[in-house]
Amino acid sequence: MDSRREANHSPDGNGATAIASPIVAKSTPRTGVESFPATMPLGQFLFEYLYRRGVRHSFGIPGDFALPTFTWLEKSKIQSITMTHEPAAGFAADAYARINGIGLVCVTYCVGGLNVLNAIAGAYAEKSPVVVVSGAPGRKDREKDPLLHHKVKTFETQRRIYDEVTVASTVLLDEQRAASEIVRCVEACLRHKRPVYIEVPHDIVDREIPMTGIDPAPHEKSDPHTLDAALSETLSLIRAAKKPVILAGVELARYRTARLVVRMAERMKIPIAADLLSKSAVPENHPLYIGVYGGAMSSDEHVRNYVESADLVLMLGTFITDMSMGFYTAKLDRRRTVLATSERVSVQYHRYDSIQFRDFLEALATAKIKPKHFKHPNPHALPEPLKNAERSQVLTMVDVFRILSLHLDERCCVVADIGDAIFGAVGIRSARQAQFIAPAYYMSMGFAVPASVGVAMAAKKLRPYVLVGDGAFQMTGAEISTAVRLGLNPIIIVLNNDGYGTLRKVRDGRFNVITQWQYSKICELVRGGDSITASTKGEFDDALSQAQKSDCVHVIELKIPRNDVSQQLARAAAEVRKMRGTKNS
Ligand SMILES: Cc1ncc(C[n+]2csc(CCOP(=O)(O)OP(=O)(O)O)c2C)c(N)n1
Ligand SMILES: [Mg+2]
Repeated sequence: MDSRREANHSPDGNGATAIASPIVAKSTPRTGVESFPATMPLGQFLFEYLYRRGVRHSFGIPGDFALPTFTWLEKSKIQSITMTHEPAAGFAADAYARINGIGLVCVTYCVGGLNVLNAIAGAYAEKSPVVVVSGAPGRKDREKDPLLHHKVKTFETQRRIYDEVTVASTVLLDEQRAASEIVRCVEACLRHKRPVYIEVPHDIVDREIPMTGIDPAPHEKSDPHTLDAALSETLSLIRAAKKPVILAGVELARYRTARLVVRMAERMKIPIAADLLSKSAVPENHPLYIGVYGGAMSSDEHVRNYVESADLVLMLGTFITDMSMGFYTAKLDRRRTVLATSERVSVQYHRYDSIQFRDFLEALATAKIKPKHFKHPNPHALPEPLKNAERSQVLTMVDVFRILSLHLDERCCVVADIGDAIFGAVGIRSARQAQFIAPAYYMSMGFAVPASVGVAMAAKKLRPYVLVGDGAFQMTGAEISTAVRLGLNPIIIVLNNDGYGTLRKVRDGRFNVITQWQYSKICELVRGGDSITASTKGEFDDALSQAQKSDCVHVIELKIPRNDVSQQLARAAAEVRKMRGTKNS
């Protein structure tokens, strides 16, 4: 995994050295700062710059050190959304960033900043470009190093912790350098598709700052000879291949390059598979799409067999993780793979440096190559329609994903939480292209309900369909309250299997027991939305139809038999038990 960080411009990392050279050289990306007045209040510049770079919504919770910053946020064109808890604000900003291309979370010092840290760690791990703005003690407050509320160890503690989960960070202690530090961090976020941290002491945010020293990093370019060499080696492998496959990775979504890969697949007639993290990055209703690959956790045996018997696997933008490789059950041989990501290009055993990911994909998409007709293994593994005779049968996990698939179309975005919600979601396949978002690598519980708020704010046309276990719902389900306040319409499907079902399959104990809630009562508590409980296939089907007819929050509690799990979870749990030497429970 890449650990590149943007270098701080100043030796102490606090922006202490002034660099006074006015703006943008020819070969550098234009950030638009030329059009700002010569000086501006810091808070105004911060949010105006974020707005110009694509931020329209912010998720967070204020605090006394952050109130002046929140006042500027409220005066800006960015809509500020107060959430129930900072972790939820982080998950919402992460999901928002995945769809919108950049997200923003605003919090107060340490109690807020450290609360949101886990969500930002997830955004780092899964490459989601989130800007964290944290209010902080003022410059004056820090002078004699007093014990101030919210301080942990030193005034630098929060920033140092954030250095582990961001690609750039700054504490705005110097007016002269503030504008350039803001630009540096925001541009790093957009370039690396990873979080950045901007700490704003409360007594600087109203100060006028000059627009000097802004020096955006130049565009990185591919070395043309290296690019040619990598391309020709890849093309010769494609020409020789009898059964190639593209494993489309999550970076295609992050770098907005999926259409290049689809164009390449169409020209060369190569089938495409995805993994759990990249599910829906390429349209799942495309005729060349074959399903989700993940070793033993693949969506079906056809996909698994096809990918594992392929003589060339083109991994484009793919994260190779234990999860996406089905807990090491994947059988992919390096001798027959090409791996191209934003961090490196490797063709078989050769590694090519200094190639930009997009340049490589563009070169592949436009390369001269005669299309062959590779036999397509499993063109449309669509779900079986629900038969009348089945409607009164008990709902099982396999049916949950099948029935849901029958209701999805291009206006839907499925948001899956950890637990069987995410394992089983491998099997979702609809005739019309629905979106899919899940923390399928970092795997933090509590993601989905708050993420649905981020999805809805980022794309008004998408209706979130949340899949969340009872355990994960107990962590952040209260965020439904924000959806109700904002008039959003997510459909929240609570998979109630009476506790931590995933862990029960690996190792059971009293630690997997949670309190049984009456999940449908949540609407009374937050004073909005409709709820329903279902335990048969027909009831779930009807509940979805009913929810689709209305435009408010819907909570559907599904009573799932305690020991029932999806096939993917059963296989994954068996692998983990094998790896860890645990006996079946
Ligand atoms: C924040 C966090 N805490 C703990 C875990 C470990 N964990 C993984 S699955 C799981 C149980 C999930 O239970 P539930 O949401 O009910 O889903 P189920 O497994 O029953 O489908 C736990 C505790 C985690 N992934 N994330
Ligand atoms: Mg559960």
